[in-house]
Amino acid sequence: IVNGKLIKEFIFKDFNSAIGFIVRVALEAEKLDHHPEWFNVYNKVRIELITHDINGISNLDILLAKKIEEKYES
Ligand code: H2B
Repeated sequence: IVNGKLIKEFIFKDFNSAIGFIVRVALEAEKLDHHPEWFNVYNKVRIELITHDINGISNLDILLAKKIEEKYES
């Protein structure tokens, strides 16, 4: 947790793998109507989760984080 956001950096073998991950997470985020802040440089994706409505970390951030972990592992 940094500055009230749940943060993790994910590393991939190349840009294609990173973008594939971003797209899979994006579809999940849209399903949950909960959207990450993120930053990509080549094979790295930094994801920051916060619930803007409450300006803090909510159950939705935890749920999305779990889904993101599943996608990273698979
Ligand atoms: N995503 C995040 N991260 N925080 C929110 O508060 C939020 C969201 N609110 N996605 C949702 C959309 C809201 O704006 C819509 C209207 O449901």
